[in-house]
Amino acid sequence: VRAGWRPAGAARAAGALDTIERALHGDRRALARVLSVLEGGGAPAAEALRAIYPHAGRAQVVGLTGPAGSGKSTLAAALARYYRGRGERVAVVAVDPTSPYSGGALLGDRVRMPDLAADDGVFIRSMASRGGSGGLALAANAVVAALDAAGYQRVLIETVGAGQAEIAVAKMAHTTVVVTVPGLGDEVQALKAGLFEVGDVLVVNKADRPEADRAQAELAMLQSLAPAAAWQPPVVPTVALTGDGVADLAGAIARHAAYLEATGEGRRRVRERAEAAVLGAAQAEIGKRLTRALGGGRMPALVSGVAEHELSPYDAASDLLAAVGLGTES
Ligand SMILES: Nc1nc2c(ncn2[C@@H]2O[C@H](COP(=O)(O)OP(=O)(O)O)[C@@H](O)[C@H]2O)c(=O)[nH]1
Ligand SMILES: [Mg+2]
Repeated sequence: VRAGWRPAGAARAAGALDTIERALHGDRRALARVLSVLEGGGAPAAEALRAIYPHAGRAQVVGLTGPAGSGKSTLAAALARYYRGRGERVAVVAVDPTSPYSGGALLGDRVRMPDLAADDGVFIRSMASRGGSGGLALAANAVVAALDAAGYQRVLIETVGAGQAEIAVAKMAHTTVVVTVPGLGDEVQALKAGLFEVGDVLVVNKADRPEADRAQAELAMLQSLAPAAAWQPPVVPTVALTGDGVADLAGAIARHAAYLEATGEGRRRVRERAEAAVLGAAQAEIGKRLTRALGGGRMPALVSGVAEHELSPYDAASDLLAAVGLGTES
């Protein structure tokens, strides 16, 4: 290849498709590259996802969310071990900068998982939570689709349950597990954060702690106050460090999957997720175009017009939308 030679667009695209092909057939390095392309967004991500999407839709996606330090990473590793023990291929996606899982270690922690890091049936990926809530959810959706298409039957997504972004990611899962710990009022905090609304299974981790029974009773009590529903989220005590209760958690997840299947609720959620993904992608595109239009210097004149009451905000917005090819409706 001559210096300075660059492949034409078509050849570049063919190269990308070849990488995707290899990723779908189990090449881990190719998969890692594809995930980076998807995370990068823009046209390359859109092209890659077009090739990947028809191959996805088979994996069971389980979200793990809850306060920092509640043991989500440890629990994800324990669940991954459990599923591996049953011969399944498992992917773990950490949407939490404090859980990089790099080199098989949970950073800043003594817990290591060299067994998982060395296991070809496990794929671990960290995602930086940048790009705002919409961007993150879109990128995470794409990453999950790629892992699914690459044949990982279980995809575990860890998010630190704080903002809208994390809740948006949690909603991508078929089953969302909310992880709390005894003491420190974490149960109440999680409740405040609206996490319980997304929880299909409630875990009281660190059940080795003395206050665990009380925490579990409190959760059960809070639950009893909730309106009766077709699915009552079970409360499962676990000790992620030792693996105690992890089989029960897997059982609860399986029961929830069966419930989703039997009631049609799963189908409804798939459609809801699809709708959110379409709207999210459209909004991201509009946002990009608006930013470009603003960069073109249109905004100051509109702002002045509105500030001086020469122009209504609606008309200014119409003008801006027209500039990005979205003419007025009225
Ligand atoms: N005692 C006890 N400690 C745990 C348990 N699970 C996790 N930990 C510890 O809790 C800390 C936070 O765990 P981590 O998985 O990083 O939490 P995350 O921030 O929710 O991902 C670490 O020091 C873990 O070793 C458990 O079941 N019992
Ligand atoms: Mg973590």
